This record gives sequence, structure tokens and C-alpha cells, in this order.
Amino acid sequence: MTSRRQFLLRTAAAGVAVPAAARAALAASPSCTLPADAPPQPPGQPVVDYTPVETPNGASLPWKVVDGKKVFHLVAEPVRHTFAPGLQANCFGYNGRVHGPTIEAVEGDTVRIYVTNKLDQPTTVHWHGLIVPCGMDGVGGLTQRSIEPGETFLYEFVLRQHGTFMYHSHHDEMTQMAMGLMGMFVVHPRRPDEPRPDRDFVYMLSEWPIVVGTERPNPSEMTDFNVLTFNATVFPATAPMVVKKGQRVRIRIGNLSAMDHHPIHLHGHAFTVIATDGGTIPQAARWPETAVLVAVGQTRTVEFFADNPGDWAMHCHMTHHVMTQMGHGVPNLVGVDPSLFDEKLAALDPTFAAMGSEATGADDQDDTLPKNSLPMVGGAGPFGYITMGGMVTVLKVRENLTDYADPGPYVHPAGTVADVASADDLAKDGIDG
Ligand SMILES: [Cu+2]
Repeated sequence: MTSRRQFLLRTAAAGVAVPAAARAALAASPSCTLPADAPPQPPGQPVVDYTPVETPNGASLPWKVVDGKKVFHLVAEPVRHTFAPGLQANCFGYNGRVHGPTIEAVEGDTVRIYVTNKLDQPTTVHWHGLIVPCGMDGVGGLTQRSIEPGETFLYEFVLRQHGTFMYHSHHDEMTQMAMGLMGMFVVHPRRPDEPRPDRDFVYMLSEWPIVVGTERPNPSEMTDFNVLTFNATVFPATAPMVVKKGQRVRIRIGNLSAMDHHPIHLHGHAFTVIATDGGTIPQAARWPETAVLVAVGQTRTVEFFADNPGDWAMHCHMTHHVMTQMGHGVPNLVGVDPSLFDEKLAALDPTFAAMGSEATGADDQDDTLPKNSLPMVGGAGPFGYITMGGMVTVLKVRENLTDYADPGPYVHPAGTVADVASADDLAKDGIDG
């Protein structure tokens, strides 16, 4: 298929004038609310210039202002990380966190980002989606020499766009990204041309191959990812998004998984996809969804009004991505009573649990679980065991909230919870129950 660019090049070569609107459309792909030649702006201030984002289970990177520039300091280092109580691993992160803290700034800010390498190997940082001078792009060997262990590099650039971006190692990516070296980078508009959201959440999606009983992700793995995470956390340890009924809620999702795209599905609401890492989507081109596919290397930003009270799951819709440390490669025993088999095999291989067996829903505290591992699925819920784990969190929409602490399980209005059909109803509607 002929791309738009090829078409424009051909028409230009053929002496056909490129319509001004087409040129403008190409030039406008990054989102800018400042003229391209605008001077650096005074440092944008939280609350005054923007509503700060929230990174559930994470944090924002602190900064200070020196000579009118925002100064940040990232420290790449080994981090002992907890994915959920019961599963820890030796990973790489920034500033003691996996993933790194969210960097947050304002269009027009000049940012100075120091990067100290406390790893035992070289690294770099790439600012994914940001339009920066080439020498600040962080591609080891191509645009800079790598940062050797013990060195501190300085990256400095003016933010010429706004939106949802990412940062990650661009040195030995297969290893260093598999180990966790990534984070989100949010740039707020200098002159907002649409309403600020009331709540603004940020998520990084990633996937980890951690063999049960081991304590280090395996960067060589290509297909068998058994720990699927929102902000490096597995459900039910993922912190809920708590919002007041009627609030305008924005969710920014980036994906730096090794191999998998994730269709992120929200229950109870339809949202509008308003931006990608390439820029804000024009109003007329936005589209409604209830699941947004976030491919590897992309960000997607969605917005909606939280008008439906309840506890609403938000999760990857790939069924294997809502399971944790599942048993790949085991025979299909669905329909078979595996209890005797489980019992005999457990003596030889304590990690084994047949698909569909009781063990797949083991309690978090179950002492029959192998050391340093999680049950295949979630945890206790108000109606029993929640049979989802991994890339899952909960949106809690409530009326009359006074703060954003977890309000506990939703209290359903009487008569609004699915339950066993009564004999009267069955008879009235002529259903053979
Ligand atoms: Cu997924």
C-alpha cells in the first residue's frame, strides 16, 4: 500500500503542489501548544500548571529548579523487587524502584536529567517518543557512548511537545529491559486546550519470565512469560484506582514488554482514545473503545467520565496474561480428575498443578506453594476467590468519597447482584432450571 509519505513525495516529484493542509497535518504530529520557535518557558508548577499524575504502586521522580531549569537525577541500579507478597526477584531499576519513577514535566520546560550508572554493566537512557536533539536520544553506540559503571551522564533538552512517553535503557535492551530498566515520562501541555482530568493515572505494562522457585527474570526467554504486570505489580497487589463518581478520569498506558501487545479492557465504562505517543488525536478522529490495544513500544491515553459506581476490573484481555506463573507445557487434563495424579506428581515436582485443578486457585498464604512463587490466579474477593491474577487492577467508583484511600469492596444496592434464580422466577418465566 502506498503510504501517505510516499504519495506526498511522488506528487512533489511530479511537480504537483503538496496541499498546505497535508503539510500541516504531517508537521502537527507531535502535540505542541507553543510555537516551534518559542523560547524555553519558566518551570511549570504542579497544581498551578497541571494536575499531577498518579502512578499506582509507583512514584514520581522528585526535581528541583536550578537557574530556571528542572533538574532530575536517575540512578540505574540493581533492585530487589516485590511483584506481590510471596514473589520477589533481583531486577534492575532506577532510584530503588522497579520500574523507575515517572518523570513529569511541562511543555516548554528545560529538563536536565543526570543518569548515574550503579549497575555492573554499561547502560544508556532513551527518551521514547520525545523529540530531542539527536545526541540526547540515548542510543548506545549510535548517538552517544554508553554510560560505564560508576559514571554519571547529563541529558538536557527542551520539551517541545506534550503527551505520554516512556524512558528505557537502549543498551543491551534484551537484557536490561527484561530486568526492568524503564519508566514513564509525562509532559503536560503549557497552554491546555482541553479540560484537565480530575484524576490522571499512569501505567507501564511489562512481562517477566521467572521460573517458579528462582529469583531472577530470564532475559533469554521469548515466549513463556509467567509474571504479567501493571507498574511491575501483580494482582491482587495492584493498588486500585479510587475515583469519585462523575470525575473525568484519564489513564495513560505504555507497553515495554519484551514480546507481547496487551489489549487493556475496562469494565463498566466506555472510554475515548485521546492520544498516542505520537501526539494528541484530533477531536474528530477520536474513537470509543472498551479495550485498547497497547502494542510494544506504544503508549495509549484514554479518558472517560466515571459515572457508574462499583468495583470495575481493568485487565489485559489475553487470558494467559491474567494468570501468574502458570504451568505451560503440561498435558491438558481438563475433564479428568487429576487429584491422584497431582498427589503423586507433587512428590516429584512440587511446582506442578494440573490446569483446572484446585491448586490453580490456591490461597496466597497457602504453605503448599513452592518457595518464592505466586498462585496462578488472584486472591480473596467479597464473593469468593477471584480467578484472575497478573495484569489486573480495579477501578473503584464511589459517591461521597472524602479521600482516595481504598474504600473496601463495593456495597451493591439491594437486588443488583446476580444470584441463584428463585423457584418463583423460574416458574414465572418458564425456565427449566
Ligand atoms: Cu496482555
